[in-house]
Amino acid sequence: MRVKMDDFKKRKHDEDEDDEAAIGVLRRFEQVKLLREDSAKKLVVVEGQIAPESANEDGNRVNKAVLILEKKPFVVDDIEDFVHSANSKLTFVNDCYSNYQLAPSKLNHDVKVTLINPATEKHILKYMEQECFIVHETKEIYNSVTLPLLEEQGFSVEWVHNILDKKAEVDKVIFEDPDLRHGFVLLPDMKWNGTELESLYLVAIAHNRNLKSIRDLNRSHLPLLKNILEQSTRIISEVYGVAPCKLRLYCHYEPSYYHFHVHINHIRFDCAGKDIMRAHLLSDIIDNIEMKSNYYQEKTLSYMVAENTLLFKELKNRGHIDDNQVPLLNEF
Ligand code: M7G
Repeated sequence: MRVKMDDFKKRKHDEDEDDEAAIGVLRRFEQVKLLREDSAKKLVVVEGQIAPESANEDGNRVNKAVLILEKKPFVVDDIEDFVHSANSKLTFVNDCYSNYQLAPSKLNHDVKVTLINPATEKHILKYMEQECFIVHETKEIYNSVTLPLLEEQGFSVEWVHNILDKKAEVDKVIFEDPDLRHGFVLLPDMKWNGTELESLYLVAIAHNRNLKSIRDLNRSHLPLLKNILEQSTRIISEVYGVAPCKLRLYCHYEPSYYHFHVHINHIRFDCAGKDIMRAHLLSDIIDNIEMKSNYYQEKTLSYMVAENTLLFKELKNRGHIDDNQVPLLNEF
């Protein structure tokens, strides 16, 4: 018992030190340029740099970094607490109308900050607001352009392997089926703040490391897909009390991270990437493969590609992007 308590204290001490180091990194963030500002979503994304804490063997290397700031939604149970908070200022009054400015003191009302450090040029491009165009990716385009590029230039999936290997986010995992072919890990997505159920966002990550995206799926993967669909919805309803009929389960095509995973969010959550330009419902995927095993190897898949990416340049050079289309803005 005594040994266990000592272990616990040591682990807690190590975690506190890790937290302090990570907060220290955030404090050294210096803004370089604004990548995106969305007043409706109350979100800004900034490119910046982070200098090392002190001159070190890295030779004072400054990292590029991406910082995402998002105002959190209101916590409806906390409204009284919120308006009673000490830091309030009257900014306008006329008859029965008045405005106040409140500086909330409770964590729940604060800003969610995501830091990517070090960030690659690819990260910066992903978050930068830019025009994007539709591509209709045939199987030939996939094999000749997309696949070689993603094999050379895809985002690292180190964070996924860390989760599967239990090196990161271990305490976040809600469910795991350890079977290497049909199993998966279910945990909160980095986009969720972990509190409001109406913005619930989880990700189910397949243990199978050979599956890059829906392009690789065939009949042999039906047990995995059905497992994710059935087990995740059951677990989410048990743990969070959100019924299966209130959940949206889908895969992105094209995904940012080419390790097969399924996005699971509350149907009321208006998040980027949930619409037809990127989202393929898991139930449709299952149905399509049941009808035709090589459906996703044969099908032309349409999606948006942002104009500053290598993929766009390669597709355009080969004449696969229609020049007459009206561009939209990318989401992330
Ligand atoms: P995607 O379709 O490959 O990319 O989905 P995108 O939607 O980001 O363009 C990957 C999903 O994994 C996204 O919903 C990310 O928010 C989520 N995600 C990314 N990272 C780096 C992490 C992470 O480190 N931990 C967790 N829990 N989720 C992540």
